[in-house]
Amino acid sequence: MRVLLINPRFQLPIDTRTTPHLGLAYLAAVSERRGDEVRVFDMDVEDVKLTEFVHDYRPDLVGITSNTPQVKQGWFAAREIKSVLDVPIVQGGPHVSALPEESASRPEIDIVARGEGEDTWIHLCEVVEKAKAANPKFQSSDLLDPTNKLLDDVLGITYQSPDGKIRHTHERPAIADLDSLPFPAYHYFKMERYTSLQPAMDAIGKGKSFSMMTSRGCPYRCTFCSQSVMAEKWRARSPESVVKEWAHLVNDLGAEEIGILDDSANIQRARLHDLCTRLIDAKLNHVPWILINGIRANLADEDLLRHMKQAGLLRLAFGVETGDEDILESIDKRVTHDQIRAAFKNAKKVGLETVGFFIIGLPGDTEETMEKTIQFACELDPLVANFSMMTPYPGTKVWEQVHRNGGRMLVKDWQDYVFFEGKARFEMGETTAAVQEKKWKEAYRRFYLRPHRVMMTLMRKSTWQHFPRTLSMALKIVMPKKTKDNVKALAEETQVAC
Ligand code: B12
Ligand code: SF4
Repeated sequence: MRVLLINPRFQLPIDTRTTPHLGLAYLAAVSERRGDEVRVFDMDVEDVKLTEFVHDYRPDLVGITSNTPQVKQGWFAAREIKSVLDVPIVQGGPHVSALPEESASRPEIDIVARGEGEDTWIHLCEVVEKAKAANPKFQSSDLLDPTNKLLDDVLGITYQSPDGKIRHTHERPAIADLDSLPFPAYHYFKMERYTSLQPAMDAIGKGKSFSMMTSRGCPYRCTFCSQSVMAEKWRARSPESVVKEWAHLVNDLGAEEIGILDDSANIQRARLHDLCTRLIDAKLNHVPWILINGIRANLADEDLLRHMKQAGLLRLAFGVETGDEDILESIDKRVTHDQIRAAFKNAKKVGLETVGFFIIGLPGDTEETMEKTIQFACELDPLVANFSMMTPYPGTKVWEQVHRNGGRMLVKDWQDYVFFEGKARFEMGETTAAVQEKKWKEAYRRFYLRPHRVMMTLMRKSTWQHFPRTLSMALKIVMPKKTKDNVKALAEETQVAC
């Protein structure tokens, strides 16, 4: 079987990063293990036209990934494919997992895969392969006809049958043994076209930065986080498997930076200690690694932080979110400001670079509470402070709150569901757009323009080492519109509506 996996185009206006899609790398790996011929088409880095590619490759099954800002580009890609070939198209990823009916009811999408995708994808490959072998005149529509009973046993999917009915199969249980998965298949990606994970800060040549997941899921349920659309159960790979992949990335693929993408890497401290010991023993600790997502501040004691530093950790992030005690409680973060203070203090003490994630405009936020967030950011003083505009994603509790409690969404287009721009995405009560936008601007200005921060930026090697990139990033923050408008214009041109 020939399978094609697509990452639809969507580069953020202020983002200079382009990183290979780990979810697709896993799907490619399981397909390869099944014996399929695989191609990955990442529209952010490809220079050939999708239609030409599909015309030449003639896949038997296509998979498209989509987060919320990408979903329309996903539909557009599907329509382009259908214009040259009748092939079943499956759409997966966080957005369609939250709103499966929306995509399943589009004519260009045949099947929506909900949640974790490897087993569902493999099952669909098997179904299509068998159906094609049994019927040389197979058409995609045959799959969706309930009388053929082809999809009945495929767990975790949603599709629209020819009678117009949306059909959901039962949930697929989360993969219990993550060690059973093959390593992500990076060899299907044009690695030389990707940047490092944090290009404005790190001196990594193209193709030398890799991502890894050592655990999946998160037992917490913060109200703003889209993690809630995925499996709740936290599952970890064994330290043996992680170190084996780590060694493969470093020794075989030449990794010069590893980004750990776990949602909550430090749920089990003993496991991380074990991993660190093994990295040191295997002499893999010379390659810097970064905890890209916030780890839990309540589970980050000094011992663990020191051990991770010894094992090569360069930088880590904590999700602080707000400086207001009541709002912190209302978002179910289950951490206290004192725990956060201690985590930053200890991380700095052992020599780690720190990143703080803050949110402006959480439900209930007022000018006064947002002010507390800015002050708390200045007090913690991480190397990088990231202020996001609260963006209610479908499937989250904040999304429900806004829709049920008389809030008003200010964005109508999925492409605008991004949170690094200073535009308010919703308003509710005292959390007005005007105050969110004012405080967001103030947050960046007040955090980064303090005299010691200006000095620090000027003295950092990376500021000068990557000056063109740093400048381009700064310009994109000041003038973010251009890239965004290009992407929007493309979607409007092709009239993909949401
Ligand atoms: C790394 C990361 C990034 C990276 C790189 C993205 C990339 N190229 O992969 C960067 C930093 C660029 C990024 C940016 C953004 N991100 Co991000 N990101 C992540 C993160 C932490 C890990 C992604 C990952 O690798 N997961 C591991 C793999 C294995 O999972 P996966 O990709 O979801 O794929 C699995 C399933 O979804 C499914 N699946 C996915 N696609 C398909 C396709 C088919 C056919 C099938 C069958 C199955 C399937 O199967 C896969 C294997 O199990 C996730 C959180 C998370 N835990 O996933 C957030 C997450 C995906 N990001 C999120 C968001 C909001 C964003 C931004 C919009 C933020 C912003 N700045 O405004 C941008 C959008 C950027 C863009 N250009 O589209 C949200 C998405 C919510 C939503 N409703 O879409 C998440 C879930 C975070 C969260 N908890 O809220 N992100
Ligand atoms: S913000 Fe972090 S801790 Fe909270 S639910 Fe999301 S991944 Fe889990």
